[in-house]
Amino acid sequence: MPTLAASNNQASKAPLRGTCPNPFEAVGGKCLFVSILGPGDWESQRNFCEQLGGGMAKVDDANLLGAIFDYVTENGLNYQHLFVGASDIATEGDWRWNDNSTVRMGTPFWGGFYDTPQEPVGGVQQNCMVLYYDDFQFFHDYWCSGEIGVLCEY
Ligand SMILES: [Ca+2]
Repeated sequence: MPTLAASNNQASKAPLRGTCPNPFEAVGGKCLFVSILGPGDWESQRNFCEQLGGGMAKVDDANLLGAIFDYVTENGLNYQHLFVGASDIATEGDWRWNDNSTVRMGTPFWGGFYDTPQEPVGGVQQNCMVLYYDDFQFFHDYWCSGEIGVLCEY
């Protein structure tokens, strides 16, 4: 049964990798922090993560995505989309992580709904990546100006 949101909850089945600096927690081999209390657009959330000494999360491993799903579900944090550090702002359709590495398209990362093609489907309107809360945290493109939460990593 999921516990209610608690920013300092240590619940995670992922093995600890050293000690994560507050407020980050060990999830899936990374130090991550979910912020949903101060929704902001993609750029402001990017700045927020950097002010914590980290950056927006790079989710380039399917087991990491699974661990994040477990973490947000178990901690009751799965009610708001979370920006992560990827976009196709520079070139439409060319998805890059913030370190400019290429984002893997398709399965097992990108989500979708029964009546639409697999994400991303937002074209030039949606250029920033989110973990979509009501699609099991799978990747969706989203409006960069959207006011939502963020997943930071240290
Ligand atoms: Ca786009």
